[in-house]
Amino acid sequence: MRLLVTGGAGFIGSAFVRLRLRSTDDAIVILDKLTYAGSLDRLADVRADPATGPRLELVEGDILDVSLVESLVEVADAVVNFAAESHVDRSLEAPHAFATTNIVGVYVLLEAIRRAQAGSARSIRMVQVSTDEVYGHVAAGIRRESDPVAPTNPYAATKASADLVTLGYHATYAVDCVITRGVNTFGPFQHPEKLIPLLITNALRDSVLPLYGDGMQQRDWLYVTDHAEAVARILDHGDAGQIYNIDGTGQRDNRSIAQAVVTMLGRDPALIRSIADRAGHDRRYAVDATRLRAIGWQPQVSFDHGLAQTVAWYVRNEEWWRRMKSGPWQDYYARQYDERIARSVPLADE
Ligand code: NAD
Ligand code: TDX
Repeated sequence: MRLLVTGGAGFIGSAFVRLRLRSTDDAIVILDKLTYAGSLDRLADVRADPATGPRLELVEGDILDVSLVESLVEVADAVVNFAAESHVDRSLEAPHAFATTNIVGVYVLLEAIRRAQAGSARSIRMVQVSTDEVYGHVAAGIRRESDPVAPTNPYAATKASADLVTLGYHATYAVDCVITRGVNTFGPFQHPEKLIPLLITNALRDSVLPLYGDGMQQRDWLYVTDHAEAVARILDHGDAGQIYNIDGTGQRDNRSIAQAVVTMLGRDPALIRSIADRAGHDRRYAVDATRLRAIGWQPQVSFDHGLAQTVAWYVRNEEWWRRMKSGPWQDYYARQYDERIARSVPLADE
């Protein structure tokens, strides 16, 4: 297949590109804006490898650029869209880019597919990579794909909107679309703004590990290679017009993850502190992935094994994460955390 992978220089997109290049004969074009979150280092291995490098092309550009997107979609068999503004905390302070990239960008991709197919027998599949956050807080039980969306923060609202635009293009224009709703993902090369790499990299510097509120919020965690495998499975075997939840390997509360990180790195547990909570913070996410199981996927990497691998990777790759934490990061961190850490309180080890 000729795949257009948007956001392929991001955390999960790059893992998907690596998987496809190594396990198929696909030729891949990545379209990525290389925002603060994009990093070509994530692709260095597959670019350098003679078995995969010649089948990979990188285009630096924006999914909002209509003529660029049209020219790339024109020669693709499928589009897999990972491009997004992906960090909830940033959506709280500056939602504009979330609305444009996460909603309008998806519309641009779908419209380019509709135009490329018009008047021909061509069918270009679109995989829209969405998130379990669209369901909002799940007080009890697990969410199925047929349950209503109820997002509670600007990031999740833009992702839910994109899901609806995608379903609209399927219903109206019969564009071959599938939507994936994955849970919290972690692993090597994740930007250190996200919880697990933030905990690891702060611990490595003996800095405070800031947990929002009581730190008892629960997420279902998925290792990044498993997320990539799930998207590949859905690309190859998903039914048009369907949504597929992607679950993880079990619920964990944030506090237990912080405790595991300080234990693994031999740091002082007193570094774990409670800071003022995130606005609209969902306490729990949980999804049912029966539909995805039926097309032959299940997670392979346990949380504990994945966490050990991830901690070891950040220990070995300090140069990468120090670069991600330099320059504009320092302002971001100061805005998000400095005042809250100054007013933080210890989190008792219960
Ligand atoms: P990321 O922030 O690491 O990567 C996003 C990539 O998109 C970056 O390379 C960035 O440069 C690129 N990008 C941003 N705006 C763009 C634009 N306008 N045009 C082209 N490229 C642009 O994100 P991630 O964690 O890899 O997430 C990938 C996708 O998976 C997102 O759609 C996200 O909503 C979804 N998702 C993430 C998680 C998670 O835990 N990380 C869980 C479920 C779903
Ligand atoms: O400093 C922190 N302290 C803290 O307690 C940070 C950054 C996070 N948290 C908490 C908030 C959440 O309960 O940790 C949990 C995980 O936070 P994030 O890593 O920001 O992830 P989350 O908000 O759950 O969203 C993630 O999963 C769904 C991804 O960022 C999204 O892109 C994905 O859609």
